[in-house]
Amino acid sequence: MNQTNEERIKNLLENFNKESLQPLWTLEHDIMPFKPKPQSVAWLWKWDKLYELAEEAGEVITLDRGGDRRAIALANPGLGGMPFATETLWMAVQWLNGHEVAPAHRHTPQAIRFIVDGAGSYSTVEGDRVYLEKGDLVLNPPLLWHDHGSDSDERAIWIDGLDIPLTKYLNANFFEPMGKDVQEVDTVKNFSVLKYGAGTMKPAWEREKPKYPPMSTFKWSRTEQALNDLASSGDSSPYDDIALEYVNPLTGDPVMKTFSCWIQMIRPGVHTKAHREVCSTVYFVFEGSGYSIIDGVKFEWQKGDLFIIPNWKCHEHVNPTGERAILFSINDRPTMDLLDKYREEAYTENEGHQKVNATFDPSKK
Ligand code: GTQ
Ligand code: FE2
Repeated sequence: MNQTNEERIKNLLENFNKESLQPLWTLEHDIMPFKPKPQSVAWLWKWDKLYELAEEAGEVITLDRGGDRRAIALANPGLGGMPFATETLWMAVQWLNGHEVAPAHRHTPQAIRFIVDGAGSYSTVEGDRVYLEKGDLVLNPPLLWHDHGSDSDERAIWIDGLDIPLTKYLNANFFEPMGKDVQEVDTVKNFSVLKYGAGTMKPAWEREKPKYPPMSTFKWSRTEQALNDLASSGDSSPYDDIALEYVNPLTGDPVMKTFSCWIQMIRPGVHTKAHREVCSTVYFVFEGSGYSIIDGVKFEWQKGDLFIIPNWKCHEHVNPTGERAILFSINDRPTMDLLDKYREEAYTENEGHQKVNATFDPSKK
């Protein structure tokens, strides 16, 4: 008996399924949407709560020798329980007790730390021991040995940004414990900062253009000076106000290959224009308070809070206070740029400002 076309289609689809095949015409725009449809959602974590939980972890969780870190990851509620801030970025709060050692290891994920309170702690990156102070950016390129330690009685606390989710997706993760707690150090303290930290000048006898910045740390005093100088220049970004990207001083490239680090000052009274970009960003409020409007939702932030701007969500920043606000952030724009996928679009309605439809409510997961 002859089958109808409908019956043949039904049959065909069943056979596709049996053979582990899927025809594009049934997939709609799930795999090729008209525009990015991120799974990660705009979200905000309050510092008071993060601190309270990290402090508790500092009391009850010991650092296992040969392994781990007391790092607590942001788990974006849109990512189905994965410990990832966005589809590509990891962000964690790390707590190190006084005189503690986080043992040496190395891995392929690229890492940075931004120091909230260093309190006499240090990080040794490939034999270069740098002391951690508030506002420092510490770099940890792939496969460089690193251990963290403390010479003080006080706890240290910082945030870690890594490309763990991207590395996992690419199946490119390698991890190696060193087998001993701390690396030997045969250079002076802060060696790479002393040698290369000026940034705009370099030791004259060296000609290399290293793939990663030659200094392990960008010190806060220089960063703050750069922000103040840029503010004095009279120039600024309509979308980000006084925004600086940390770069390899010898190449001008972002400090990591897969993600970039920014520091920005939203000056008192500034309300930036909205735009959207093909990249995801994790923000950390280093100083001050204000709010950001992300896709029509108002996210009020204060010192220490962390928040997410997912891919292709319109965003603008506001500092309604009389004090400067300083935001540190990481974003995966370098990945998009390298793969030729970056796009940007200004929000043009209403003079570039979104209407606020709602205020962020963390209870609505
Ligand atoms: O401090 O070495 O948040 O290896 C995640 C993985 C921190 C670290 C993290 C790590 C580290
Ligand atoms: Fe690590």
